[in-house]
Amino acid sequence: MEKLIITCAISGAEVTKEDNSFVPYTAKEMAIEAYLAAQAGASIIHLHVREDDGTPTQDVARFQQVIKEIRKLCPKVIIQPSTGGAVGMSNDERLQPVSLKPEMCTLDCGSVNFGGNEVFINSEDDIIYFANHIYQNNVLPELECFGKMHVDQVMRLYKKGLIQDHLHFSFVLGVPGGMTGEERDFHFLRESIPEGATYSVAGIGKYEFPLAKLAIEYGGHVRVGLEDNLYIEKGKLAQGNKDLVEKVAQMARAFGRDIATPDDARRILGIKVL
Ligand code: KMH
Ligand code: ZN
Repeated sequence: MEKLIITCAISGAEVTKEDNSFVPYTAKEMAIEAYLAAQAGASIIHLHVREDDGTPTQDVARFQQVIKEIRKLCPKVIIQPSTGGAVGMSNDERLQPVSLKPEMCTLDCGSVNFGGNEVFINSEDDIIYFANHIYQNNVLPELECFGKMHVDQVMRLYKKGLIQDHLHFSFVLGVPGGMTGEERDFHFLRESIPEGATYSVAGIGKYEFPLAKLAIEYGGHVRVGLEDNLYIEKGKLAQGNKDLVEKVAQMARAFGRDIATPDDARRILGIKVL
């Protein structure tokens, strides 16, 4: 079986230090969390940035500063800025880090309720607008799908040439308002993508590790991190992102699956090795 790509979503935009004191805000905190996650086996860092007080921002200068700090400690890791940002941000605000031409970024492939009164809006026109910017900058999008209808949306745009190979899906499951992350959901989604496509699972909260186990066993890839889940086990907070990555790496080793290095991940995803 192909080596396992572990992505670590170190910070997100919704969780705070009040939820788990290891959620990084400053550039230095982000770099340390990324470094420890990479040491534990993460080859991709999914990156949201914050102001020092924790406020989410998509400011390009802040991304530049954080990426510079991460690069000092982890020169090889793939950095994947979010173009999702936080609910309510404008498209152009969200797209800012793409101008830095990272190797990857996210492309959110449909709208979804995000709990309470929050709606994360990604209309078809929005997705096309994002995709155009992303491809113009030679960035590989990770196709974030919060349910099966988002996979269908990707395939509609793929057939029109508006989303291009290589197709790498991320099934983000368990958002309050999105699709759940039960085993049947996992199989439904992985069987819905075309031959040659790759996928990663990002289980929110209680779904994180059960989905990771399934993806390890069925040849998928895995995202973990404080953005998605704060707990190493029920009722016990993770002592940083590295705990979550280490747990998945151990699961993979127990199953007999090797962990991808950043260059392995580039090969698997078709990213040119620099
Ligand atoms: N913070 C969410 C509203 C992404 O990174 O592309 C969107 C999100 C998805 O986290
Ligand atoms: Zn994100």
